[in-house]
Amino acid sequence: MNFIKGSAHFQLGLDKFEQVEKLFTQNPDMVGIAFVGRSNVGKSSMINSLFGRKTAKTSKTPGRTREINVFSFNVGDKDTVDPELPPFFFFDLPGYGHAEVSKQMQKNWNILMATFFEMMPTSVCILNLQDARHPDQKSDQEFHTFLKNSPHYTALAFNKIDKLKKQKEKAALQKRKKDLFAKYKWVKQIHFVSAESSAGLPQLEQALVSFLLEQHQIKNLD
Ligand SMILES: Nc1nc2c(ncn2[C@@H]2O[C@H](COP(=O)(O)OP(=O)(O)O)[C@@H](O)[C@H]2O)c(=O)[nH]1
Ligand SMILES: [Mg+2]
Repeated sequence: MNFIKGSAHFQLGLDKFEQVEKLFTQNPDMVGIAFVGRSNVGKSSMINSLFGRKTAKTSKTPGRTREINVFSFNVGDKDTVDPELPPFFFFDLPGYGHAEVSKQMQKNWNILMATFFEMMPTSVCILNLQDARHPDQKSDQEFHTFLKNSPHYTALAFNKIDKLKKQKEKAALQKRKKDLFAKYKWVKQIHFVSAESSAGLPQLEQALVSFLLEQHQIKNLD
């Protein structure tokens, strides 16, 4: 099973915490993935590589950059949508760690994200993207103190591994993986990927699809 490329459709953008509350109150059974990371870490590129080239472009409407963008998508075999499976959802979250944003914008982000992670059903997992060359930055650490008490299934993906040319850099990252697992005990998986070269993406996609199918199955047993 895989993501059906080209099946992702933009549903809506949320920029007020009341909208987030409304979405999750009305749709407590959403199964999906929340993409979150520093701005510029490659969230849009990753989404395009996973779901089809033009997906994240839909969200490039000016003013949407500070919004939570909600997309639906399908899962199936090769290019065929599985009719037994309902649509799944992914959330392209506004990036954290902007040095240049105003205090007010930072405050809005905090309120929006706090509401999002508090209300988000546990059938949605969190995929935190970090830069493989600069992992565990201050803003990443801050995000993880925020995540620490979250009941959500969390995976970490280090993007831009194509930029690690030297063996030494790759070895250092592998070592870092062990340290990070120890430090961030709530992280269930760590992936090394490149949205640009697609390295590691098939494995990440399989892991995400497994999570979605498992959650779908749990819901249908209830
Ligand atoms: N070398 C390399 N560059 C990447 C990769 N992923 C994203 N980028 C570049 O990083 C920049 C920011 O990417 P974008 O997807 O807009 O980041 P976002 O702000 O997190 O959505 C762009 O110039 C991308 O081309 C990657 O895996 N490798
Ligand atoms: Mg983006």
